[in-house]
Amino acid sequence: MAKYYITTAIDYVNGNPHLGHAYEKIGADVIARFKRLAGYDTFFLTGTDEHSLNVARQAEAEGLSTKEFCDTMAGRFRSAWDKLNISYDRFIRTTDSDHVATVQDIVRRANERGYVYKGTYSGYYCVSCERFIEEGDLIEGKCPFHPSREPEWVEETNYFFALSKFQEPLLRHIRENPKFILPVARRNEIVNRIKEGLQDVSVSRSTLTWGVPFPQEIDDNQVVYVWFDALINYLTGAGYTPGTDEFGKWWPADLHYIGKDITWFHCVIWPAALMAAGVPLPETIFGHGFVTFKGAKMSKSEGIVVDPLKVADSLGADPLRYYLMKVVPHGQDGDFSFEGLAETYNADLANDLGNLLNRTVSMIKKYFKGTVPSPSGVYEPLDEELRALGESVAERGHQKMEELDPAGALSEIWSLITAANKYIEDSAPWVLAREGKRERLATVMLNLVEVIAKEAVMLSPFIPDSSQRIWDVLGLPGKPEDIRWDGNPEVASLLPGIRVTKTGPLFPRLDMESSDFTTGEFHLAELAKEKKKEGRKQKTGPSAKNTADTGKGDPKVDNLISIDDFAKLDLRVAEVTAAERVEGTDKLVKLEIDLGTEKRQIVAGIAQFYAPDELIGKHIVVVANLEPARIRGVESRGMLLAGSTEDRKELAIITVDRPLAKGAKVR
Ligand code: ME8
Repeated sequence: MAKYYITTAIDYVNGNPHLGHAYEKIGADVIARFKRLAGYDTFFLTGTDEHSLNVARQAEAEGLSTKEFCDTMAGRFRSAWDKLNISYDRFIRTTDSDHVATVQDIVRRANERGYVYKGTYSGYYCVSCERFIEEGDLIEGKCPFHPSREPEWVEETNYFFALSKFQEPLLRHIRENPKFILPVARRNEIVNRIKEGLQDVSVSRSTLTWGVPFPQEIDDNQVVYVWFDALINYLTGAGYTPGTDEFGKWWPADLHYIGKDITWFHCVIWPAALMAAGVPLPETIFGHGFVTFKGAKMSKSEGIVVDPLKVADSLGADPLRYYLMKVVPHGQDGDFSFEGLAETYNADLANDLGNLLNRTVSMIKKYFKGTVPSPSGVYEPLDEELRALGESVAERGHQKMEELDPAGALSEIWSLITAANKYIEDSAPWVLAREGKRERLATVMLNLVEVIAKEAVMLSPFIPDSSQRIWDVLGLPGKPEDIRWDGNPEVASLLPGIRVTKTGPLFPRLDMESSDFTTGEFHLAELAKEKKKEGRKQKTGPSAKNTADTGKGDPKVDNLISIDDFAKLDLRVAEVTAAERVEGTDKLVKLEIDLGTEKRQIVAGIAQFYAPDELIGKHIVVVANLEPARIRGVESRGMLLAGSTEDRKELAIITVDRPLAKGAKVR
């Protein structure tokens, strides 16, 4: 089995995990989960970068020993990633003893090969980046990444790494390995900068004590520069045995998944250090874009931070995972907003995916008592089209994931969900049921279940918990992750005879009006309704998840419906263009209505209250998605809404009180 070793950047622990960190870990997790599905023996490394000056200063500010402070913070990062369902295989800390030994050994190896020498450094240092900055790179005297913080002037004797010797070998390696730096735009940036010339870099600090001690035989008064120390975590994680050429089961890394601000360290200093130490280079370094919030980079030092855990607390991890993967396009920046998250949640998860599952399961319950029937083997063009799309989406989605493009893969995956929803409309199972076409109905149900099961497999890297729920609702055995996604996920053989179960909605709708987008507090639609009833102030309510757990509905009112139930009704404004009595009846009127996009005939029991002519030109409200019916032999496709008293002595049609376009939705 081919192996796949994926790593993320390791985060500085001087502040809490923020949404930018979460985006990177989720992106790497989606890739790692995909690789497992695609049949690779996968190892996923993430962790914390603890030997920074920032961290030491923060610990001091909080009156803790640096190690104590790091223990607490590393625990926070780790539990954040657990909460977001990050399936890492090792959580590495740069204070781990095997890492300290590996760092010292790599410094030793580079030194033995003549690439480390003693010198004097004087120049600027940005504590937020933990990087030495050349004067020419300062913008108005400030670090380009951290304009709010003064760079510090540093003058000290320390050890240098002869980076300048690697200009040609690096350019050659990048040229010969087109996948070494991705996306291509990042590769071009790096190549241009290398061509400008490389300067030797400092790899130790003599004025600090917090760090990996330099190998004693070289100098016992220095610590390893934090970036040199940090990069080596990838080798420690692979299982490198110091003092040998055993680089570990997982080395070389297949993918370093990191942010675009640290590509120089990963694409230049790191490979040069590996070359100097005689260690093979990683396959690919992918520099992802930033998650911005109102257009600015999320950053502790710039004070713009969205807490991913708060979002996950109120909505669950999956919606956040899904939204971040969708909103940040391949290698580019993407802007996060609470409104965007809520809208995407309602449109994609609650509506498209949730309704597809819900409708399918309800129909199987209604028409087949919950057991998915055996296939008839006879397919109509509509079925063939859906099946062919299923196959091509699986292939194109797979391809996008191989290209490290989760957003692109999601858009493929969603095109199949959209098609399946349309397939329900086009195949009209309710008509098949009414006409007693059981075999055809069974085929339609099976095609739908097959699409949904396949979706659960392909979505499992993105929304693992929800995929498992879908799997369970369909009554499928095991886990969606048990199925291989190396071409077309094979789910068909699991389907005949499975028993579906009906549960609450997969993604209960959010109420946009009662959610507070300034604080990121989301409210379920059902909850908002209850709260309105109780006359409470909406903004002070608990978060959606907590309240969802406290139970639904007022126990005294047993006919409550959820907003999801209401959303199933397609209510539209229509103009009455013709009306006449249905012959042989004294109650029924046959109306021709115009819905803007189509004309239809409906039958209504209003003849005792309205003369046909009186109805023409009225803008009425109809249920547009009601199953067609024949009333006294006359076809009726929809129902008009009217109010009437209990004894039906009075009746009035619902109309709109000012002109509104035909076909306008009533909600
Ligand atoms: O750079 N959007 O740590 P770090 C997307 N310790 N990604 C973001 C982001 C945002 N708004 N903000 C930060 C370090 N990141 C070093 C790494 S690796 C050997 C050492 C990403 O805590 C950032 O690009 O500043 C980086 O990949 C990761 O979060 C950790 O950032």
